[in-house]
Amino acid sequence: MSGYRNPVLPGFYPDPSVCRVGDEYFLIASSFTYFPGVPILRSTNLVDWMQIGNVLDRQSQLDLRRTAGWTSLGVYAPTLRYHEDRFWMITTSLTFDGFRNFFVTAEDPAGAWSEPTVVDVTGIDPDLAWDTDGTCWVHAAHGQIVRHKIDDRTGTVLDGPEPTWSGTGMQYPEAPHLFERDGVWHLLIAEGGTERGHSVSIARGPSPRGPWEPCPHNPIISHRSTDKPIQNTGHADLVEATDGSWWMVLLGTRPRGMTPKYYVLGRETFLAPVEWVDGWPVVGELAIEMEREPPGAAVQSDDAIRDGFDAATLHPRWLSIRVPLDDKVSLVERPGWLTLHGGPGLEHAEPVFVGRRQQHLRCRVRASVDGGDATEAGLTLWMDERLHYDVAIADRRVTVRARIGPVVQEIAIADAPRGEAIVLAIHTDDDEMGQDPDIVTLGYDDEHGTFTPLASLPGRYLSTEVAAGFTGRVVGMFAVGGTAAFDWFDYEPVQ
Ligand code: 6LW
Repeated sequence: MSGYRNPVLPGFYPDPSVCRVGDEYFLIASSFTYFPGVPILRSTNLVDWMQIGNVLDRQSQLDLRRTAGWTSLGVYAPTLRYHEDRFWMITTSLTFDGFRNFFVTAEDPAGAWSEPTVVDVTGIDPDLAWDTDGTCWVHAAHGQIVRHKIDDRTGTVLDGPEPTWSGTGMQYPEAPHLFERDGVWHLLIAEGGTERGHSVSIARGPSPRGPWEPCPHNPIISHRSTDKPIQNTGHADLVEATDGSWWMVLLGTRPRGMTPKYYVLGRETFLAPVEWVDGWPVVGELAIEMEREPPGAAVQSDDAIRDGFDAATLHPRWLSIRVPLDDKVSLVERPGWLTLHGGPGLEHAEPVFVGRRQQHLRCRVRASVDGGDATEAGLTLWMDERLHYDVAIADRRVTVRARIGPVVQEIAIADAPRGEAIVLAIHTDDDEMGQDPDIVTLGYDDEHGTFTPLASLPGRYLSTEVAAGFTGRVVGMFAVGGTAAFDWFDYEPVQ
């Protein structure tokens, strides 16, 4: 065994929560206003992750319609646990109508998950833990960390909110996880805020109510004020591997470009080794190239470059914005193609958009599109509805357009090559000047299959720093008006 590479889950997979069942690990992440919500992934070595489903995959579980205009509402920081032969996922959904905490359960983590049980606790980032006598504890973040006792059959809050240990005094204590190890209770939290000052701290005590003794070397991890390529390290969860070794999953970012730098893939999931010394967790050095590997056999990823849309259902990695697109998307109408019944336009809160996370700093995205009678159909590199770069086919012409806040600009236009379907492409590359996090080139393939770039645009405008909030880039297919169809979609990392 020769180590592994971080991030173990690249792209917009923030706030990871992990649990082990036998020799398998399961991990979930926040999904905000993308639908379906809460991706769930499986691994046998904590390094190779395969998405097996989405926990919230129907509107009766997750209704995001009242989030229009703000991508960073929706599903925040979930917790995944296994208890009494069932998986449990608890999270917060924020809309303009307020926030709602709820849990769902499943015997099979790939689904189907139950309908939500509402848990009327105060705060975000809810955590679920059970005492040895079966008492169910929910911790949450509400300016401080608060503890509740709940009935896990009904969700009824029996006790709380009760303030508990809230870290070393940094801003935004959040992301609590309560767990027991060798008869000692631990409260793991994040503090400092999810920006560059982000950190993880821990305390221990004889019971879930404390009294708490803070770890003398808190924060147990932070990359604040360092020049490390991984920044914003925080929001962690811990897991004991099959050989008794301990590991931390946590979020981090990879900012690039000129100071103050920009990260474009969102907050990603990293893995760090943990040693217990004198009853405290000591987190090993977190780097891109890691020397020690967790136990378990490596798994070949199922991430093929091409999705040919030949399967009966879409792979769980595909996302829409806020609402399921069931009646607007079809794999059977034109077999082997993804048909999109165009919506009202990308400025709309619920556009007809089918996308996936951009997971690599450098990548090549291509799709073969038959614009049909759609007003417009194409590819978009998407930070949110106010920030995206599009390459689309309309009236037999290929157009590149940028939307940066209130400014919408057509950048280039060219006659489309002949043929029923046209290959549109988006490339992301390093900025050789070092100013931008990356350079985004949009174009199409000519009749000989040669990439014809139409415009190269600075990547910084499609960064979390510019967008504000909690999400990262997604790259998607879209259609406006009429009907368009996509024969295939390629996503190729450039190493
Ligand atoms: C989440 C909080 C955080 O609720 O960011 O980094 C917030 N940590 O715990 C949104 O992901």
